[in-house]
Amino acid sequence: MDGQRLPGTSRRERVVAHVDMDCFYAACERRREPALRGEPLVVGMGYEPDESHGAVATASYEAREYGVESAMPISEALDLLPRNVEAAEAPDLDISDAGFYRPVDLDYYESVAGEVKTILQETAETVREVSIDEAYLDVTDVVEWDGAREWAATLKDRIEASVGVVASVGLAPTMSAAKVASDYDKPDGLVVVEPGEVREFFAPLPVEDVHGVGPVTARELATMGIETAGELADADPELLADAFGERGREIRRFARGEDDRDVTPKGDPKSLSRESAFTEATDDGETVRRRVRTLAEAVADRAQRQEARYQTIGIKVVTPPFERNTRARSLPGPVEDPELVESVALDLLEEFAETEIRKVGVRVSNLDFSAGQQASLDGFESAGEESAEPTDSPDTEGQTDLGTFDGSTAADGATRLDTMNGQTTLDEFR
Ligand code: TTP
Ligand code: MG
Repeated sequence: MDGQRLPGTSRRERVVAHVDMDCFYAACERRREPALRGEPLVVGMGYEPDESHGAVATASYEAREYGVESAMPISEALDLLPRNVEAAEAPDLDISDAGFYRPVDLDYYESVAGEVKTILQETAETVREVSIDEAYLDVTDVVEWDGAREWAATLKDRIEASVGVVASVGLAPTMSAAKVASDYDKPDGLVVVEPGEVREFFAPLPVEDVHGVGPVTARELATMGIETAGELADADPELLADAFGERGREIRRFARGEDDRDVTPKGDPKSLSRESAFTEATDDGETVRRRVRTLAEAVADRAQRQEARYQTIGIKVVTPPFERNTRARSLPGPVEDPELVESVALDLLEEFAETEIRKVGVRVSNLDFSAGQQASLDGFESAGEESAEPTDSPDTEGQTDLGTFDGSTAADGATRLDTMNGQTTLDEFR
């Protein structure tokens, strides 16, 4: 990775899954009309006799064999694959080369998607939903590379058995590689790209498969003689910067398998966190405390740059094999106080003094962004500082080799929440 690593932290080792349903709208239609299974099926608008225009939303893989694809004008689809009911009546059409057409029923597809998302939320600690039928999952804490294939197979089985639609799943150490992996062997795909294999996996793929490369960029790259991800990975960064600006360097990094984006849930951050795994689980208190100090500093720094004050400070402690423990303490009001983040985090860690630990995290939550707005109205304290909004774009400031447990869905349910005024309550750690 290009980014610097914080001293005392191990190399980031994330396991990211990308889940994308196969021919999703068609799969939904088949769920409620099983006779459509195995048939060429087109879902779209505007194919009824009195309608002249419309587009294909999706086509089943059987219909794709006739050349029908998403976004194609429906008239073209009908030329390639006549409607089954019409072929039955027309002497010049062969019914075995005809297909079924269904209109789009988004409400129904959203309800099916909701069932899938519920399973994903139960499966992974962090889920980022990116469209009706796809999501990224950070599963670093629930799976090791050794068991990655089996884990994905179980997830696929569970989705198919309980929802009745098929997912393709890709697992990789980065979001962009996981996405390409889920698409690599569709339908019913399951592709695992282990750390160290990412660049090799990307190399033969067309540049369009690289995150951030659209058709226009791909055409321009082609004029420079760059057609595969491997060629992009090896290209002169200066040349790319001349042609595309900073984005040129960025797509080159993606082509090299370097992608430090965190899987974060959509929307405003509810918390900011950093976490880090030990190469081997340790019960050496000083080693753990040192790591927690580093993480506390990184989190406080991040909060400061996002102009976020925080009212709750927490830690996560993962013990072998994957047991997550979270502890948090709430303050009487929001603060911006790096030393307090460190001291509270270390204090909470005391409870785990003799424990063998494989991973630790520090989190601030109950965020308050109003002071930041105030500060920028009042003066120039924040001038020149980059905004660090969590977005889909590469998080350059986050290029420490530290993971995150932002917005986790608290797989372990409840967390003990100490409050400064002595009250102890149970609360979800979000
Ligand atoms: P995709 O995941 O792109 O496509 P898909 O699920 O149909 O097929 P696969 O993933 O197996 O390649 O999109 C998800 C749904 O979004 C798709 O079922 C229909 C809808 N969609 C459109 O309405 N218009 C489009 O142009 C595309 C690409 C998708
Ligand atoms: Mg899909």
